[in-house]
Amino acid sequence: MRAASQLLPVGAIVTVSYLRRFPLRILILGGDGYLGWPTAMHLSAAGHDVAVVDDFTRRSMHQERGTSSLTPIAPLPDRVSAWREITGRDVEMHVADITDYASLRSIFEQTRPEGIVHYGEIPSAPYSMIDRDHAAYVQQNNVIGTLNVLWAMREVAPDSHLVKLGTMGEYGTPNIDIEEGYIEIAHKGRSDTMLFPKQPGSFYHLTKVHDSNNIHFACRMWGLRATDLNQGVVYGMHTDETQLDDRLLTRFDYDELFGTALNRFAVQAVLGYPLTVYGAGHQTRGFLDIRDTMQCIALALANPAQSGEMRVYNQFTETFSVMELAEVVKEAAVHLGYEVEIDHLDNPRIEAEEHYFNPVHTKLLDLGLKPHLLSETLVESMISGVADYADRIQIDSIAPKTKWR
Ligand code: USQ
Repeated sequence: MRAASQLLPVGAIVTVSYLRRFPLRILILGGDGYLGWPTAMHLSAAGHDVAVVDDFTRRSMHQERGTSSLTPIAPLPDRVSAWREITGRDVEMHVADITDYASLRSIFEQTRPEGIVHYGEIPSAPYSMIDRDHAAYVQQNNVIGTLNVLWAMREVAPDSHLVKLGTMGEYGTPNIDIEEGYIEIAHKGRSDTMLFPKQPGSFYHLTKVHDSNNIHFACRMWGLRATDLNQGVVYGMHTDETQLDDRLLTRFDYDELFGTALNRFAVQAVLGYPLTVYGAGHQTRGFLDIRDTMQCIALALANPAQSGEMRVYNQFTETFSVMELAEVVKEAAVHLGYEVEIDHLDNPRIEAEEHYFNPVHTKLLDLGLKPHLLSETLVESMISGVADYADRIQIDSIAPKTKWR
């Protein structure tokens, strides 16, 4: 843990170049989550007025499944108090379910946001594939929540800028280059620019496709402004702000439902559990460091979309196959003295294991994104970070039980 004084003295305002332009009133939906809480601190540290909304769905889903975050996370009120104590800055907290329109509209009226960062969705592909009820819950929660956001923008904050977390998984793995949201199509002698075709791989990923269509419609009809960030798989435990104090830690999931590939592999390496590569492991995805998510959100806010425009940015910094990730983790863990095996499990998902994957991702770089590349990130320090909480690992939550078939 770094001393707070090294990073953020009380009352300090961090002037990161990409955040320098202005202080905004920013509403973060899903502000208690893996990315939402670090984003709240990051934008608050930069001088913005930040309010967060959450109804603790993620914590409830973990309770339902008997799993929990590797890192011991403080309740949201304690996080907010600790942030105030350490930095002298307030993050306003609202406990509300955004699928309840009256509550959401009231929060919009109270906060009058200029920027809305929308993470307030259930993010797990496997959770959405458990059974009919879970699929319906994820679709209802995500699609209606976002629909409500669009209506609240229209009625209360029509000039605000929505920065919405989409996913690279909306595109699937087509056998052509993936553009940033739109594709020019020539057909029977005529041509047009259209939303890029989508072939998602789970009911969860489908919710983001539905959201994109709804956002696109609302921008066209009502002149709203939105940036749809099609994010890849995020890895990492810490941002500058989470390291200030244990009460500011963000969650770190490693279970079969909410853990993502690299984070899971780091936990498995520490536990001495064979790394769970699904199938051949040649599935390739876009990845990014959690610190780069912070940068991307801030860059999108600092460079808002035009009225009537839904911009789409592909938000990842590098592509890797799952097998490549497993090898990186194995090498780093062996260097630290762990014994690591890589296991190829029968793939619980239906997904292409051999496929073309070449997504364009230049727009955030053009805005000034400075990636933290995996080769420069000390995977060893990530593994050591996991080892700090090794006594909290629940071994029975690791094996994949949810199947697509
Ligand atoms: N995988 C393994 N072993 C594991 C876990 C995953 O081989 O133990 C494989 C999966 O089969 C898949 C790839 O790794 O091919 C990525 O899986 P993941 O669980 O890390 O990520 P995914 O389910 O795609 O979802 C995650 C986030 C989601 C986000 C998405 C971005 O949970 O919120 O939208 O990453 S993307 O993958 O680009 O669609």
